[in-house]
This record gives sequence, C-alpha cells and structure tokens, in this order.
Amino acid sequence: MKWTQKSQEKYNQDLKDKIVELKKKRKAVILAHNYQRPEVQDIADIKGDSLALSRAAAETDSNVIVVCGVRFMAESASILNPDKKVILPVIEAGCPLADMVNVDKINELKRRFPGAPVVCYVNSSAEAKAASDICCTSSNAVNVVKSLSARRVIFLPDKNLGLYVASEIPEKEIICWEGFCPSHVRLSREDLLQVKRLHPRAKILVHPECYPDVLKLADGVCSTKQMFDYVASSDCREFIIGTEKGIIYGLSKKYPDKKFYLASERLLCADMKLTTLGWVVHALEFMKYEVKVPKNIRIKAQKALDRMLEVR
Ligand code: CIZ
Repeated sequence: MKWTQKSQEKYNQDLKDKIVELKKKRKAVILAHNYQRPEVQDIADIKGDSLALSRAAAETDSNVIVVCGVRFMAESASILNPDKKVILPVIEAGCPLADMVNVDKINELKRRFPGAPVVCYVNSSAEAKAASDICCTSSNAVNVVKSLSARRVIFLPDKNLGLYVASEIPEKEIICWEGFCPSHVRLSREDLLQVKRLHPRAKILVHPECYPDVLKLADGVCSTKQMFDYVASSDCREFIIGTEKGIIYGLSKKYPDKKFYLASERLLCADMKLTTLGWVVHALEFMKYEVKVPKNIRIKAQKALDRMLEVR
C-alpha cells in the first residue's frame, strides 16, 4: 500500500478515536503544552502554558492526568495532585534547561547570599523546586519577583528570563543562574530582522528565554499564553513569532484570519515533539509512564508551587 497524506489522516483519526475511547474508560484528562505536535494539541482537554497546565492539574477531578509535555510538567502535576495517577507518555521527554540545575549549587548560592529568596522557574526538576522558596513561569515571573519583599533575589535556571525580570524591576538585584533554553537561544537578531524585512507590517512577539538583544527588537515580550492574549487584543493582522514552532498551529487555529510567521525554523524543541498520538494511546492503554515525586521532595516543592499559584 502506498502511504499518502490521506492514509496518514486516516491513521491519525483511528488513533484519535482510540484515545477518546480509552480516555473515557480511564476517566482521564489530557493536558497538552502549546509546543506539542498539532495532532496532539487536537486531542487535549486543556491546552496551554505550564502555568495553565499546573492550574488545570490542581483543579481537575479526573483520577488520571496525562501530560503531553515534558517531565517537569508531569512532576508539577504530580506534586499538585499526589493522590492521582500522572502519566507522561514518553518518559525520555525532558528539558535540557531543567537539567542545568544542581541542588548543591543552589544551596551554595543561598549560603553566599543569605536572606535572598530563591525563585525557581517551573522549567526545573522537583528537587530544584524543593530547594527554592517560590516558583514562577514565563507568564508570571515579573509579578512573582515583585511580590517578594527582599531587594536581592536568586533566580534560576534561565538567565535570559532572569535578565528580563531584572530589566522590568530595576529596583531589585537579581542573581541569575547561568542556564539557557537551547531552542530559544538559537533565535538571533539577524533572523528577526530578515523576517521583518519580508513582513514589515507584522508585530514581533518573542519569548523572554531569548537573548536580551533579541528582546530589544520585539513589540511584545511574551510567554506563550501572553502571545495568545496579545494577538486577541491587537488590531494587527500579521505577527512574527519568536518561540517554539508548535505554537504556530494553535495561533493559526484560534485566529484563522491572522497570519503568523515563525521567526526561525531553528525554534524547535525536540523533546516536545517526542509525544505522538501513538504514544498517547500506549499511555492510556498501559497507564505508562507514571511520574511520582518522593514525599520528602514533594512537600517542599508543593510549597514553592502553591506560593506561585497565590500570586495573581
Ligand atoms: O512556561 C511555559 O510553559 C513555557 C515553557 C513556555 C511558555 O511561555 O508557555
């Protein structure tokens, strides 16, 4: 049989039907990050950034939570829902940025800067969260740091996000960890300028994990959720998007009368693309792979996540 686009569509539809059936049987809820493959976004009950997914995980009454994303997202869902089964369809789906943190070094920084609270971006391991005072996402990082009374703050693991927060709150001193997102740092000023030359009327929206010189060219520095909000409230019809390419599908689907141009084809997170419909079927069929955080780490990490969820 020749494999055509039609056979691919039929194959995907069969998998989607199977997912609907298994989801009912397992009483599961499916969460998907904005960077997931289009067909995986299509089968999600809740789609969003990690903050939306954390909140949804905390509010769901389903007993099984399938997280189509990467490991730290499943860990957060498990921390907030210790009595539920949290399933990550591809156990190898990780986050290189999260892997750049080690707890000994966090403790060393705490000793070096006594009294400085540790703010931990949710793109981090449960252990890093447990060693921190409060979490943040790219949507609420500025508000989280503003909510702290201390003038000096330790921020980890993404240095560019920390620098962005520092630029928004100059009265604070931010001690930044030297971490970075390998996908976002691939976007250069030249990439943006080139796409802007092709689409001069388009607004530029970039993620705060990009380098500061890239942020300077932006009309909006936005988390993925904030990109959706920006587009919703803008009269502009064209946008250059500087974040992982998966978001283009969600934006184009939600705003079919607007145009979205990816700022660079290098904005690709391989880990986010590991989850396929086939793996979601496997996950629901065999309840694999369960992610559970040991109690001693969970309790401390939950405190940091709960503190973040209290900041509006
Ligand atoms: O916080 C997240 O979910 C990430 C990784 C990106 C974003 O801005 O949504």
